[in-house]
Amino acid sequence: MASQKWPRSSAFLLSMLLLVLPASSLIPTAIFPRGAPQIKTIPSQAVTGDIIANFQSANDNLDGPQLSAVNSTSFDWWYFDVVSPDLLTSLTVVFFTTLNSSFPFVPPSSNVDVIGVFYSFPNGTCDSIFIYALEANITIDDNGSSGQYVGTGTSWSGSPDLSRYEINVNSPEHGISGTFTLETLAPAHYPCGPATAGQDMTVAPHIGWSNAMPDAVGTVNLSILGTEMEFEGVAYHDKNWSDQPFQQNVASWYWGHGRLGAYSIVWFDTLGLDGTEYVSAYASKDGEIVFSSCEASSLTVRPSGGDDQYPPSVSGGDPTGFTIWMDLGDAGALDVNVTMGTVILDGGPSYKRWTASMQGQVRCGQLMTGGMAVLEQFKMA
Ligand SMILES: *[C@@H]1O[C@H](CO)[C@@H](O)[C@H](O)[C@H]1NC(C)=O
Ligand SMILES: *[C@@H]1O[C@H](CO)[C@@H](O)[C@H](O)[C@H]1NC(C)=O
Ligand SMILES: *[C@@H]1O[C@H](CO)[C@@H](O)[C@H](O)[C@H]1NC(C)=O
Ligand SMILES: *[C@@H]1O[C@H](CO)[C@@H](O)[C@H](O)[C@H]1NC(C)=O
Ligand SMILES: *[C@@H]1O[C@H](CO)[C@@H](O)[C@H](O)[C@H]1NC(C)=O
Ligand SMILES: *[C@@H]1O[C@H](CO)[C@@H](O)[C@H](O)[C@H]1NC(C)=O
Ligand SMILES: *[C@@H]1O[C@H](CO)[C@@H](O)[C@H](O)[C@H]1NC(C)=O
Ligand SMILES: *[C@H]1O[C@H](CO)[C@@H](O)[C@H](O)[C@H]1NC(C)=O
Repeated sequence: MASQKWPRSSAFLLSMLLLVLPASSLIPTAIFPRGAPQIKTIPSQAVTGDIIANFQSANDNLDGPQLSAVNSTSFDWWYFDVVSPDLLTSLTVVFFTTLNSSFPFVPPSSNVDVIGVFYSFPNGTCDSIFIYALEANITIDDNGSSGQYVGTGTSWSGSPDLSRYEINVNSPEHGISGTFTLETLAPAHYPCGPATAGQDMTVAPHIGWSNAMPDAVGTVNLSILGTEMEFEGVAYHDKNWSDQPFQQNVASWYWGHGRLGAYSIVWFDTLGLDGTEYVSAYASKDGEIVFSSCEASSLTVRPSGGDDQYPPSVSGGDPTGFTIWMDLGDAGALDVNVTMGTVILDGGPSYKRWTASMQGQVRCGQLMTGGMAVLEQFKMA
């Protein structure tokens, strides 16, 4: 992989250099501006025994695999979504490495390498397609990653600086082909702050999260079961991982992202099975982070309208909206009213994903309207 990037002559010169230089001056950083891309293969079968999860950020690998391997009680996946400005059309692509024993929302299978494509059309039709791979080869290049799900015709490819991602789908046997590209609008972050080395990457106990693209311009050109899906919208990319089953750590969970006025926002408010509330708040404006924190006081997300019981119960109904209060530090605080648009993934009483509109206000500022969001709710208890 790395050698492809080097013209043969410079590789030759380099090897001559290595012969004459003392060991201490090997690998000068001017010649290797960053580490060569690394490839990790995730076989289709879960490993047996203990795996190791990394929850500490480094100088690279923000969007790379974070598990030493995938066993039947762990998960690692890459998530991409986009919604049209009228909130009627949406696409979510998730490259999973997990079994349903660690994430009960994937179909039962002994294959951990599965891609989920979830789509919704303006007439209200929403559905999903799952595609299983022979193995997954993930390439890490600086902070970006690329993933080839071998045998599916489907892959993602990210730039090392996280500015651009592209998903290519070519799976005629599943009736789907085309592209989905994301061009970033907002700097990456971790649960508790901007993307710097040495941070705790857990958003809740045993749940790792890195958000490579909190907001992006998404461009879709797909053909799905004979229907063209072509639009530009509000897009997003992140990844999650854990060394324990999801249902072991989550009682309920509100997550969403969107664009409101000049702000790109991401919220995360979850209740652990231990009754503790964990949050993560993020806002950026004009390509700069305004606020990014996991302090308990930085965010409150509560259901509003419909069944607005909090904590929510899996036996109850669903809300029709949410109210969000987000600290913006020196910039004040942001109040947002979220109103659900359409259901884009219905996983039964425990899980739903929606598009939504937003309006809101930064303390004493103008009311901002016309916000666009994608959000989800898990109710596991
Ligand atoms: C998977 O690895 C985790 C972390 O080491 C461990 O706690 C768990 O028991 C392992 N699962 C299985 C089924 O071996
Ligand atoms: C996973 O799927 C199997 C087979 O359908 C099912 O028996 C099991 O209950 C599922 N596990 C979870 C955690 O949902
Ligand atoms: C809605 O649109 C999709 C995509 O064009 C199509 O497959 C489906 O049949 C339509 N459903 C209805 C009820 O018209
Ligand atoms: C994936 O990685 C494996 C192991 O490194 C390699 O043998 C295989 O050729 C790779 N597959 C593709 C399609 O690149
Ligand atoms: C990659 O991300 C890390 C944070 O994990 C950050 O410290 C580093 O500066 C980033 N690298 C580049 C080239 O942006
Ligand atoms: C969308 O994809 C089709 C089929 O590959 C291609 O003919 C068309 O030019 C693409 N449209 C755009 C806007 O890129
Ligand atoms: C949110 O909705 C409530 C109730 O309708 C309203 O009182 C409040 O002004 C709204 N806030 C914003 C920021 O839109
Ligand atoms: C991971 O993040 C995506 C998007 O933020 C979200 O849809 C998903 O529920 C999260 N899951 C876990 C287990 O962290």
